[in-house]
Amino acid sequence: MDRGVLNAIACAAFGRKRHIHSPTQEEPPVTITACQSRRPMLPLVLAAVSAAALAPVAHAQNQTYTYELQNVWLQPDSGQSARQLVGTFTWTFSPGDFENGRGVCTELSVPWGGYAADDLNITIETGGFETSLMGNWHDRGCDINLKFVEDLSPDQPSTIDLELSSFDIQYGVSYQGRPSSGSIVRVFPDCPGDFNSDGAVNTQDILAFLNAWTAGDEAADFNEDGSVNTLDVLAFLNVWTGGC
Ligand SMILES: [Ca+2]
Ligand SMILES: [Ca+2]
Repeated sequence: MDRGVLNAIACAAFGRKRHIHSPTQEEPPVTITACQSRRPMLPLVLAAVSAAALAPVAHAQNQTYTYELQNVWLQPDSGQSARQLVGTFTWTFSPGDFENGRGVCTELSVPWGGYAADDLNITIETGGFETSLMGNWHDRGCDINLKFVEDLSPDQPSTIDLELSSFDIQYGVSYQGRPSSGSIVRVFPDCPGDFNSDGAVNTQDILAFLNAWTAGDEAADFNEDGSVNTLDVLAFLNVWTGGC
């Protein structure tokens, strides 16, 4: 284990300066200098680790990931300037069954016509994203068909297939063509307990936090009071046990 982590855990457990000797006695003793409280915190650390062990049970319910249309530009065949399609959607699935999840568009801003998600029927699958305009409009339409090169994934972006994707947007004037770029990327929610920003709240976040805390990194000033001390450990563990 990293010496900084060892320091921090020992500090959190004992709440005061200690000297820890390496097994070989060849290295100088480690002095814990970051502790600013003598309040023993071992119970808190043990509680946090216990919570981590129980995490799989707590996460047995459906999970929802958020995705964003990133850098999706629609290029009309007529040569008019490309415009950006902006949107986000969620994908809700049972643990272990990501492929059979359900996609719901949460935001969409369509260029030219100004259509939004509420104006459209939207079908989202692991292989693509399709829209059609609700209702009958003789001079309006919004058919956007985005095919993904790689199926929607929890981990990797999905590139938009520029050959198989197309759009036909009518708003008095008709705009037809294909996207000229774009991908689908997962967006991680603002989750303070996810200290290492990998999308999950687990023991790795405790280690990452304690490393930063031991180094006096301002990122470890969790309660944002301008100093890094044991109050930040308490604040972090409190948020961490709540998950996201
Ligand atoms: Ca994390
Ligand atoms: Ca602080």
